[in-house]
Amino acid sequence: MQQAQRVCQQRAPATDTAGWRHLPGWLGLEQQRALLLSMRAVIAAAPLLRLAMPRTGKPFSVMMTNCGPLGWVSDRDGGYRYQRIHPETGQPWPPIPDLLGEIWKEVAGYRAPPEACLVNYYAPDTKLGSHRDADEDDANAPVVSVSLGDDATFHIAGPRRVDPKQRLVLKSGDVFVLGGTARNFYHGIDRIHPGTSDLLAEGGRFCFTLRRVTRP
Ligand code: MD3
Ligand code: FE
Repeated sequence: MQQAQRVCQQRAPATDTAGWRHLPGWLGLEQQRALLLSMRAVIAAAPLLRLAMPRTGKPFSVMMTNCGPLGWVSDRDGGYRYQRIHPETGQPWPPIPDLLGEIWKEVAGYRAPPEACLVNYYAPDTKLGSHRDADEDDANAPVVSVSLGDDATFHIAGPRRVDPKQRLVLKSGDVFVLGGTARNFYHGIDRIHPGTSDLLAEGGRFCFTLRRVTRP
């Protein structure tokens, strides 16, 4: 069978509120499996890390690694930052898989390619507290995220932590595009819903977030 030109197999109606768009089911099962295989290779070269928070050194419950020329890291003394090297292997991060680059081209509407892809792995009992993404110099570029594995309850609030939260469920194959004013909104993952997907043998959820870090 001929390979489809576009990554997306469907044209899902996009909800657009304050600059965010949820694209449910953007990836079909075959593409999810292909993306998982490329991410297994990324993790083999750049193992998942338990990064520590600035100052307190408290570890994140979410495991992280990166691909692309730049990777997001954090530790007690250095704080949040982007760097070119995996902190344990000392090697450059592996390249961003082509499929993710294609998704960026389809949905980001941005003139330059992504520089960083943060890989988050959520075991079934983990969450990501409400935070803002503010470590990128290029705040005009959107963030594009792709989910694989178990469902997750995601929340997005406003520019202040106390702003009312909207909640939605991110499922395997969903793409979420974050731009405009929502780019500096508080957001996080409340919980993973174990057993809702059998894509990952180990259970849990991967989220890949594509970002532009420097101004092109
Ligand atoms: C809303 N990741 O890596 S992805 C993160 O599911 C992060 O792993 C979550 O928050 C996850 O920083 C959410 C969707 C997302 C990404 C960036 C955002 C939502 C966002 C930036 C601003 C507001
Ligand atoms: Fe975030």
